[in-house]
Amino acid sequence: MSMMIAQNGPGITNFVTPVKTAYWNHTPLLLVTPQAANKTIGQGGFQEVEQMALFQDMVCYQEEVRDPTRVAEVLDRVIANAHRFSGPAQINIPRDMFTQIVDINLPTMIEFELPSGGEMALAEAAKLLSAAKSPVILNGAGVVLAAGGIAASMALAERLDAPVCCGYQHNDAFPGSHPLFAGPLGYNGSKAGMQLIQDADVVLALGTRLNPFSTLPGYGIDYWPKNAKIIQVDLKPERIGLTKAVTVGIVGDAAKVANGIMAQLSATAGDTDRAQRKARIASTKAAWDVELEAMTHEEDDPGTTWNERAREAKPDWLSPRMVWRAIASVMPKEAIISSDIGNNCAIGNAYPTFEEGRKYLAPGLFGPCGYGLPAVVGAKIGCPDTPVIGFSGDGAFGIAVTELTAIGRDEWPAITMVVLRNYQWGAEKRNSTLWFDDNFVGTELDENVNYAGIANACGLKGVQARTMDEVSNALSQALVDQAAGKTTLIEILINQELGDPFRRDAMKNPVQVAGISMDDMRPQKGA
Ligand SMILES: Cc1ncc(C[n+]2csc(CCOP(=O)(O)OP(=O)(O)O)c2C)c(N)n1
Ligand SMILES: [Mg+2]
Repeated sequence: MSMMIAQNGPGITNFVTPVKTAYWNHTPLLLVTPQAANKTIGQGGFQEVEQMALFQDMVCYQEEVRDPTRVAEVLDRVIANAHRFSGPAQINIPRDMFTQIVDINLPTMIEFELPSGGEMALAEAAKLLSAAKSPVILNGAGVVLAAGGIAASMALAERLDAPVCCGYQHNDAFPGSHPLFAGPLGYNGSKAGMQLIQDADVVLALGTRLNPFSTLPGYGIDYWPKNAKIIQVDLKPERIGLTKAVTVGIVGDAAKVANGIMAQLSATAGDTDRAQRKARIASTKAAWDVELEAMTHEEDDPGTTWNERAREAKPDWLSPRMVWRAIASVMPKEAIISSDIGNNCAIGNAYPTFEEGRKYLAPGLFGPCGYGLPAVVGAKIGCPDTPVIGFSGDGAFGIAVTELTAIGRDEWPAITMVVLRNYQWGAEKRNSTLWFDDNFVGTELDENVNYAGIANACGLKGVQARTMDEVSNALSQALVDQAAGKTTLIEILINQELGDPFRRDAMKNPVQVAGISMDDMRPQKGA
């Protein structure tokens, strides 16, 4: 289990964003928050903040130590709960307690087996899947996190010849080379997955809370099947049925539940229309592969011309999709990659596939910009022999750029970082241009800043790439260098095209307020 600790007060307030990110990524994590010392607590000011209140909504469990003799007891409970609820759990300790000597009995941790699903629910799910004509499996993070989850879902999929989609940013929840893998649903996902689930009569949503990003319309297709029977499996009962109507809810570990369902399938499960189903999966996937390969530029919404103008402004510059194709062509199968929050990273969602779980690190639904670099640094520390590649937009990278000053030290492992440099906070500009009549403000980045130069100044290797060949060559070389202990930052210069906005479904055109006109505006007065 990973652990975080920092200086009380301002050190700890810096943890809010990463801890909430870990919460929605279901990451077991021990959060130790040293508190202002008991003697001065409440007297105000110096590095003191209400650390329990601060994290109340960020952790799955929190407890404060009241007496030095109780540190071990509380610590034991906090760690146990981080495991049980698969999330960050906080222990808040007044700092004077760190230096006490106590005489106590050490607690022994009680470990529970994860639930395998209710008997009746498993039987009902097996019955529905056995009778299904077009079953579809939707794998979430729970499949990656459960021991044997991917193998269990694969056995079930093969038995039923059911296509397997995955949730948003969970591209590693099923082997990419498997003929039944249909790709990620939701924002910038796989059209093949969307088309296949659209016709499902039974969906097994395995280890997923069915978060909105994984089910919202994509490419204009509102694919979520309205009449299908939905079986939802999640460790947390409160998440079942939260976003979608569910026929059978199963509280349990994804692997155990999948195995339990498998054991109860009828002898003829999957036989109805099996051959047609397999053929349809293959043809739908092939058609999407061809379509994705041919997608080179971003389309404009009717009545808008941003992308057209962006292409004209920089005709020789790469488009985001050219970059993703160049990257995909040289990405090693065993690599761990990270993604960040931003328009270009999101456009990249349909491209990476993986053969194993825990390979695609993504900020998930809390969605903090700045995730890309620290995520691969952590991954490399955990898996020193695996190549890691981080991806960030240039705005998001600016949030994490200070890490470059730390990661070149001798004892730190080498990584490869890719910055998608379009000199704009693209995702914000996308919303702004679409909903404010082609206007944008505060979205432009400084063109004088050279991230490759900053990397070089930090003793790392910084390179810029402007063509597809330069991108693939730079990445291949960076991976050779990474294996030899050298960190590279590749700054890829791209045009300013913008893909689909985040949550198109949740945006509305602003309404004009009656009685307000431009003449009511006054120039801002200086101080
Ligand atoms: C910490 C944080 N601040 C702000 C946002 C809002 N936000 C989402 S995407 C985005 C723009 C990202 O720009 P960039 O990294 O340059 O990527 P691009 O969209 O240009 O590809 C912002 C500001 C966020 N998600 N996280
Ligand atoms: Mg950008």
